[in-house]
Amino acid sequence: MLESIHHPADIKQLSLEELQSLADEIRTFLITNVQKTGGHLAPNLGTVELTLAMHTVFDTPNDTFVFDVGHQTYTHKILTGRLHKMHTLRKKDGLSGFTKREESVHDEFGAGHSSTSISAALGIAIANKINKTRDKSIAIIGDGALTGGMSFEAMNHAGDSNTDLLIILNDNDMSISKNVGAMSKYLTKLISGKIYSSIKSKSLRFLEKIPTAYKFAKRSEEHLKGMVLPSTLFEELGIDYFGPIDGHDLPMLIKTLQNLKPLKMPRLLHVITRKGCGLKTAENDPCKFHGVTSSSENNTILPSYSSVFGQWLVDNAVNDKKLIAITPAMCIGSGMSAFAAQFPQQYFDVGIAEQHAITFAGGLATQGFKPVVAIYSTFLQRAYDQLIHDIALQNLNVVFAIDRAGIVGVDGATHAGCFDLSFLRCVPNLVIMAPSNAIEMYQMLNTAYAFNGTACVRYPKGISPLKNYTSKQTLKIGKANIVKKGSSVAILAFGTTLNQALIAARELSATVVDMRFIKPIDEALIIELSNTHKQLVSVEDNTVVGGGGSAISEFLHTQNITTPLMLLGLPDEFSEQGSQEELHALYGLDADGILKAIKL
Ligand SMILES: Cc1ncc(C[n+]2csc(CCOP(=O)(O)OP(=O)(O)O)c2C)c(N)n1
Repeated sequence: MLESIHHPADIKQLSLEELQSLADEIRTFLITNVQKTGGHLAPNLGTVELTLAMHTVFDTPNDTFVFDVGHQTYTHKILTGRLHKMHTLRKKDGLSGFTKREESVHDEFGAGHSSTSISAALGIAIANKINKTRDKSIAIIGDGALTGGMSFEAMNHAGDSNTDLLIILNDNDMSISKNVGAMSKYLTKLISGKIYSSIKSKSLRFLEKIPTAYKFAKRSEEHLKGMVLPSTLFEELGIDYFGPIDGHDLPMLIKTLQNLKPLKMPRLLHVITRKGCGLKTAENDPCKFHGVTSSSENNTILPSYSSVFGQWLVDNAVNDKKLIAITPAMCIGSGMSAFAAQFPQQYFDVGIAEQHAITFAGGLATQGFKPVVAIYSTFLQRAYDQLIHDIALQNLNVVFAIDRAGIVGVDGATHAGCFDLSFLRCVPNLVIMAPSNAIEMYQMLNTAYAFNGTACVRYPKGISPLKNYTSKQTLKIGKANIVKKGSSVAILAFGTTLNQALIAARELSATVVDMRFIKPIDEALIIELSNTHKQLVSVEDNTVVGGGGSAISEFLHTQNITTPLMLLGLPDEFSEQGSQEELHALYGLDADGILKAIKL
């Protein structure tokens, strides 16, 4: 049946039985396909019936679906004419692993970062109202994404907006790891507690009568609820609450969505799904199967930068109870699992709440604690003001361990860490470091932790060529390291670009420098090298706009030094998706590219 679906209209002709077997087919397809491509397996297995029901009831692209994060949209992609491209998922020039406007008219709003769906869907809903269309705007948001502050900001607005907006809450009790926080506990109470049983039976009866007796039913429900029950948090915010319903019961989903469709107010349908549904191993370990790598992706015993960070945390927490490590919902990805298990008192997963994570760290720092915020470069973008206003401006003792910096790869532009050097470098008080290998990374973390103020260590996704990295050593702040001496060109490499620069330098008479510090930059060395070499070349896996090379350029200018400087780095465009190797080659940051650029 899958082959005969080219457009969502094609599923509207199907009987319930046919839809049910289509769901089974999609599930089987997803399991086989994602094994080859890698991707978000468990979230997608959990949303097959929900997505089928949505496309059965609504008419995209006139009606619009805004999927939060967009990582659970594989069924949506399949139903909207992208089946035959699914083998290209997350590959270079292939389908995105998230929603992307340029990919399909059915992807009304692009995503990758979490907690944006209600805001965007509300914008669309209000535009619909102004344009007097009858189109429906639907946000689909997970319970994990609901922990993000933007969701609450959006509900605060939506509940007071008298707008035709449907929010579908896809509640599987999981973020990537187990979902955290009071809201998560509240949702569990809604499902299992007293509130649930009373409201459920009423809601279902209520839904039967929609829309004819809607107004009357609503009034009597409110009355009843006010008398005997606390109403839900959503209703207190002005958003009508329906459910919870079983997110794998296709007939129930379709019927409920049909009933909710004609309503015109802000409303939320609480749907309970099982992450990994239909694949026992994924159901049993939804964390592991949240995102899986393709069979062709590298498995190696060398340490990843994330695991070096995790090891550093464990080593330092043993004797330092003031060390507090904070993650905004990225425990596993940030390499913190062992730390979290061994030092639960010193570990905080705050949910998908980057802004809060940072300001929370600031509060701790004022009380003499030494917070380490582990955060992906791309997600740090969301908490920029917190970093400036709450931390750097007050010169607080906070370490930022910035993971997934530079080219990240298959997740594409939304997850690339291409901007951090630029947006950090202009902030006063910060010390910014980028290691070229695991040993240096460990030393930089020591340095950042010992530093009296705010310090950042930014490191890439991937493995380090060096093992045996633990040491007590710290680095001299602002001092670069000359790794190879030559006479003609001086290559000033930031972070792990050093390794490719060194390979390129085999064919040149080049001095190669591991810059180590982006801020403060090693000014004395730059002067010396510009006096002794014909050309300077900076290399970085950050946009050249405002990055490390730009720092060198600015400094040369202030010194009236005219030694030519070539800036190698990422271009002023959003990065493509592909493997890290493909993208390094594409942007000329592999040894070949560096050599070619210098020889030109
Ligand atoms: C701002 C931001 N922080 C972190 C992430 C990483 N991330 C991707 S999916 C996810 C969990 C989402 O949980 P939920 O919304 O419940 O969806 P589920 O995968 O459980 O279906 C996280 C933390 C992100 N995409 N965006």
